Amino acid sequence: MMKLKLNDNWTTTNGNQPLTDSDVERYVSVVPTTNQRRLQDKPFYLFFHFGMNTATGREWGNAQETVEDFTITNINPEQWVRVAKSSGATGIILTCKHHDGFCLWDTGATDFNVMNTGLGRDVVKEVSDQCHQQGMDFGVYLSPWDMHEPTYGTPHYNDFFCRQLTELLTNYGDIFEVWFDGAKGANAKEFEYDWNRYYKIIRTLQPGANIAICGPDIRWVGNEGGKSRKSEYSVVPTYLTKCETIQKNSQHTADGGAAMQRIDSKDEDLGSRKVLSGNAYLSWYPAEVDVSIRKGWFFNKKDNRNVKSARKLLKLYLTSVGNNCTLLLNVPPSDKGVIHHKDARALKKLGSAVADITANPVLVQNFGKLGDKDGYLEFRFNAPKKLRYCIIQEDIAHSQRVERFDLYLQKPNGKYKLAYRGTVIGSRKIIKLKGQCTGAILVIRQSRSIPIIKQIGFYE
Ligand code: FUL
Repeated sequence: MMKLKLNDNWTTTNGNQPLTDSDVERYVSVVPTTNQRRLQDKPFYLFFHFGMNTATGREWGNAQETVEDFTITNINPEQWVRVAKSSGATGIILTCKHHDGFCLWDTGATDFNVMNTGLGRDVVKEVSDQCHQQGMDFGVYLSPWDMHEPTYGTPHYNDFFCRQLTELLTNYGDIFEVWFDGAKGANAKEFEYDWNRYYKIIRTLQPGANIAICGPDIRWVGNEGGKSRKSEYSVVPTYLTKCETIQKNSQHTADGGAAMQRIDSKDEDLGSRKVLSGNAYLSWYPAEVDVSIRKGWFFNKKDNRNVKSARKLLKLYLTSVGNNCTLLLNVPPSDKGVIHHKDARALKKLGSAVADITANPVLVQNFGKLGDKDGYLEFRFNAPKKLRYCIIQEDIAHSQRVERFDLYLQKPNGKYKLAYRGTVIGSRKIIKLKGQCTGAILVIRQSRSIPIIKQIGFYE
């Protein structure tokens, strides 16, 4: 049993690392845009990897494919979206064009598109229509690297890419996220993408969209294994938003394998006081965790035995959504044009498990700016409760402030026990708890400025 140290909180010690007034001002003035806030309020959405690779069984194209290779003759987007919705996700991002260059929509930019195949249906239209009908957000993945398009590597490619982007952002309703992949084959032609021109088109045609990965709004967490850092900051040095940095760290082979699963330790700390103090420019750049329900990103029946269980998916949810990140979970529709029943079952179970997290509230309280003396917050339950989760949210409209905190639970014998020692809270920290308790104390040990807490909830 630990002794409660309630006086040792941010108001008195600030972790023995006091900040100057100008540091505080500089850090807490970095806040999310309206679009970023909206996404952090709807932090779970799905990826659909579907396209030429679904037909050929590859992860990356080989630059030799023709429309005849797309042998899929039927699709059921109604089922795709229905299954996605059952997982509790609120949006879908579709791979409208992967690195192979094959387009899933009726595009005027190239003949290498779905309308010239046996399927002959505009997949982007059907999926976006279903999303809008079933109340899901719709987003697009458009690979900048294109191994098929002859103009790639010449300045004309920027015009070609802008034309594709313009079509996607004009003809398919509201877009919530545009996903620009940094991946590019090791032997691909050198090319300088005109990012600023792309961003301008997005801001003009879809002002509500976040631009992710090779873009200024949403940060790639840095691996594809579903891992996030212990402290996943949203306020980070601005250089991290630059595409050159992102591309350098992206995938350069079809199977990134082990290299993509780990987080390089040199990247472990992106936003501590030490890092921020050494950087003149800071940005709000929250992390998105992208991970597949299967081994690969595209459907392959070899993987039918490796579909992640609902239990594993819930764990991913807790360590991403519950760790100040958003979660982009990939579920690839099959070459039969449906989401395989194993994936569908796991998603539905995940949906129930996610709903279950907050189904039985014991106490949910809204706060705001804590008072000078509120170094800790105390909670009493009216009877012993078997808590399962605690969810803490900072009001990120005022940036992220908390850097270290402790959560104590009071046992039925009256004694307190440290249940969790945490760092960043940000938009959402979900803590798994166990055992009976009659109360709780949250002590904020270190904060950049007066903590502004939106809500704390305890659930059984
Ligand atoms: C990577 C790509 O190379 C993969 O094929 C996949 O699309 C993944 C989400 O991004 O960089």
